[in-house]
Amino acid sequence: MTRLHFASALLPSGWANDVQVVIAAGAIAAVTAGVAPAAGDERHAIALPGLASLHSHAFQRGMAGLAELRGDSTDTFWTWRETMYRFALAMTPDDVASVATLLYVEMLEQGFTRVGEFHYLHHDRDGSPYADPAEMAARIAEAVEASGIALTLLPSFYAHGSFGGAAPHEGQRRFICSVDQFAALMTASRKVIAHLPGANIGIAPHSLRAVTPDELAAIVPLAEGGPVHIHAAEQVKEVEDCLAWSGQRPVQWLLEHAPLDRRWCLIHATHMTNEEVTAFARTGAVAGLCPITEASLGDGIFSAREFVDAGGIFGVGTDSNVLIGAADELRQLEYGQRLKHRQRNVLSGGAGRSTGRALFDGALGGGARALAQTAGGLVQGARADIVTLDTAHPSLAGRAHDAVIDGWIFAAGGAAIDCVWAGGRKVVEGGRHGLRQAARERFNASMRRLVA
Ligand code: NGQ
Ligand code: ZN
Repeated sequence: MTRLHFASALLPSGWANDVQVVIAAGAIAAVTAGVAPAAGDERHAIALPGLASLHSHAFQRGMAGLAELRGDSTDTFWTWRETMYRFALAMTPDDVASVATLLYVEMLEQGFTRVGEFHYLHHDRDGSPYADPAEMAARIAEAVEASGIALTLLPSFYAHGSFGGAAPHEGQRRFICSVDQFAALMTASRKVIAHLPGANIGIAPHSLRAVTPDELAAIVPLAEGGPVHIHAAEQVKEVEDCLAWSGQRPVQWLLEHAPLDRRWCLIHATHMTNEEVTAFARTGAVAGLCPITEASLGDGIFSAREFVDAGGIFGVGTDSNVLIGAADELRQLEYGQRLKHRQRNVLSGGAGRSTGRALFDGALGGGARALAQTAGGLVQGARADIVTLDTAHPSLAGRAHDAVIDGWIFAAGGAAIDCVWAGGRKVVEGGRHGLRQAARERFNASMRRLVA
């Protein structure tokens, strides 16, 4: 049993002062506000619940910063994707474990305590399945276990190179499954995560480019009630190709043909009409926004103001993992809106409201929904995923409550994070994960081989 005491903590009901949190068996056993610290309480100034990175392709952390060299043609999402495929083709299971371990260590250091791993690097380098279809998922699980982050594993079904069931490209060979192979992969993946504390599983039809309507209908039941994530409408060309194939735009197609509800998460949904924005918001499905990756890849800017005004639920993900930071994703989300609308505090939700707090609350709730967490936040019964901030950081000094969140998101960034508990285990102290050094060394060894 661990007892923590916070001068202030963000609870589901709002900020509370003098909060004692009792942790037992990895979960929050009790939260009591308005109590003086007791002997034996570990004392901290400010506590927040950990956030989810609801969308990650772990292996891509290995190529962070390696796709910033301009090519011969105009560089776009599609040319980046070719570079990414080449990188994916080179990685061994051991590389995936070392890259994912460092990634999850970094996520924890930055305030992410759960990851939605949208996992599609399934097969061996020549495209043939491993003896164990969940070989690669097991490497993700290994990294999860070492780092302490909570996992929502989203095995991805990927079968085609474009809309209408087009044959996949050679560069996609490690991702490709038949429906039967995918069913076997799901069974094996469930075994892989069974022993991981706090882990759960859903499915991820990759995109309407990679999955036909019949396949989508066949695989959704394999989620067995778990979350369903799909990439949608990230690029203009994708919208155009979808229109050419079906006469409908990707989000419009999903609204009409897929049973969108709170179990679903549409990743990106960058390009939507106003009608799509409103109808999507009404379904209760989550918009899985990845603001840094969307900026990095030149995707465009999500209609966040209109979506939130229509009651839409969003969460954030680190996606390509080019840069890891909860504060950074939330800041980029708001800054995209500022640049688009030429206003400030666009997503604050009203006069006198803190933008940082609105972004934080949005991502906390949306992340929990998208990753099927019933109890989110600092509440009895929830997994003990807690982040403390360093009030000695110059951008936090002298501030309280929402102003601290604004200082973290808009000024200090990850440097303001002090300690992180994941499933009740204190994994980060003084901003550093206990495994940081070892994880870096192992990652660097993989990189020296892969990048050479
Ligand atoms: C992915 N990434 O699955 O890693 C994709 C690229 C694709 C983003 N969409 C592959 N950001 O969409 O075809
Ligand atoms: Zn993605």
